This record gives sequence, C-alpha cells and structure tokens, in this order.
Amino acid sequence: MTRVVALSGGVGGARLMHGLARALAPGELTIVVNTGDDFEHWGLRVSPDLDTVMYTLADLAHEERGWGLAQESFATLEMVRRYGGDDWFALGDRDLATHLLRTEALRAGEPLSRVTARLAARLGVTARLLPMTDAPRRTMIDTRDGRTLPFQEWFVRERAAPAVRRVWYDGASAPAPGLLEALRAAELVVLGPSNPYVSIDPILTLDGVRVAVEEKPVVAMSPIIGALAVKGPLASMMTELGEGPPSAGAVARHYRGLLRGMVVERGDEASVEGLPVLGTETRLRTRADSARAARALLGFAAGLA
Ligand code: FO1
Repeated sequence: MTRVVALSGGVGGARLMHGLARALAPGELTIVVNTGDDFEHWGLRVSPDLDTVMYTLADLAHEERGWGLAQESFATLEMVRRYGGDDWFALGDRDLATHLLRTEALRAGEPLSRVTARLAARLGVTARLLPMTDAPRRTMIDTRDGRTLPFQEWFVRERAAPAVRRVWYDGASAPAPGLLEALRAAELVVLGPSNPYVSIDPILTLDGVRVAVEEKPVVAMSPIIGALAVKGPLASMMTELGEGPPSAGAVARHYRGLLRGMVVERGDEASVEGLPVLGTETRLRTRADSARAARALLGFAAGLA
C-alpha cells in the first residue's frame, strides 16, 4: 500500500494521473485538481481541469486536444453563434451534459467535491478525484497592458497573447473537505507536469496545504522539456514573471524547499541542481507513455525514501 496524493492541472497533468491510476490500487491514489480555471459560461458552471482529468481517467477524452470528449459535436455552439451569443469557449454537445448536471447539483446545494465524486464514479473512475476547494477561487491574470483578466478570458478568449505581469487567486482559500486529511495520510506527494503558476500554485496556496505538503516526500514531473512547455503558455510566462529562461531546473527552483526529487525529460538532467533527478521520456502522448512514466516516477520516488 502506497498512499499517494497527486496535484494536477489539465491536459499534461491528466495524462500522468492516468498512468498513476493504472499503477496504483484505487484506494491508494487521491488526485487533487485545480479549480482556479473554473468559470460560468452560458449560465453553467464549467470546471475544465476537473473534467479533463475525469474524462482522461475514464478513457473518454479527446485524444489530440486533450480536453473535452472524444466523438464530440458542436451543434449547440453553432446555434449559440447564430443567436449572437458568446462563442469564444467551445462547449461540446456531450460535454454540456456534465455542466448541466454539475450546475443543477450546485444550485441544489451539493458541494463540488460531492458532485465530482458522483459524476466520476458514474464514468467508472476508481481513483479519488478531489477538486482543490468547494468554494470559488479564481485564477486572475494581471497583464502588462494594465488589465486584470479571469484565467479563461486570458487563456482562451485572448489566446494567452497578453504578456503576464502577475498571477493571483481571488476568493476563498479553504481546501476541499478531506484534502488535508489525504495529505496527512500520504506517503508521497506528486506534482504533475502542469503549469506551476496557474495549476499547482492555486492548490499549494490554499490554507494549510503547503505546510502539509512540506512534511512529505514530494516529487515533481517537469512541464518543461528543453526550453519549451509541453503544452500551453508556461515558457513565456516563466520569462515574463522573472523566473526564466524556461527549463526543468527553473521549475525545480520555483518549487524550492518542497521537492525531494524531480523527473525530467532525458537530456535535461543537468538543468536541475542540488536534487536527485530522474531523466526519462516525459512526452505523454499515449496511454502506454503515461503508464511507463508513472511507473518510472513511482520507482524513482521509492528509491529516495
Ligand atoms: N481550450 C481552448 O483553448 N479553447 C476552447 O474552446 C476550450 C473549450 C473547453 C471546453 C471544455 C473544457 O473542459 C475545456 C476547454 N478548453 C478549451 C480547455 C481549457 O480552457 C484549458 O485547457 C484549461 O483550463 C487549462 O488547463
């Protein structure tokens, strides 16, 4: 029995979580997912990272995009467009079922953590999936051109083009029920290959979380390969936020004081100083990639004990 708590954002993190969920028994893995990206769209509550992890674990995610469902259609979006409604965020027809049921349950007073557990169980997800908080906590982006944008408006509507001056989190800071208990019981904490600023830090900055994580062996997988982000705007963000040039080592420095070891792409080992490093294949394109990388990470972590 190895009790693992893994922190995750969207696509990259979700793929490692898929491997961890296959490598560990159901009772051994708690996945804590960023909800700083959540927002209201078409009157519905959308939780992109939670859904990405849930669909990925259920083998229902769209293979290339990584987010949303496979075999999706966008007839509703077409009709919304025809009405002149907001069409910058592409909610698929099948994906809408998730947002409808989640919104209905939240309005009836069910907390997000319970709705998530219910929906995930119906999709056959056996790992424990926990939103980082039941309360609203929104990732906000202050841009160099002097605006403050909620995450999805910056990321999707403006295509992450405006340079970033600061990232901050607006709202409650109480972790979801059970999160601190899961951390206390954990023998290993994994930081997924997700964006530190907009996926992992929103979780680490919740009340009591960083202190609880510091008590544990922590291993991170780098979301940077060479000088490029595996996905998304992380590389430019690192430079804009003064933590660049982007590298696996720069990510390790961002998490300083927290890590017992770091997993990086083979060839990037030298960028990380003062920490045990495992170099391996970290591009997680297939389920086999995810399974192999997760097993390598768990083996590396066991050797650090
Ligand atoms: N990302 C996009 O770049 N464009 C979209 O239209 C879009 C729609 C979408 C719908 C549901 C969902 O769960 C995720 C979606 N994403 C979309 C991805 C999402 O915005 C980001 O990947 C995450 O928030 C960042 O981790």
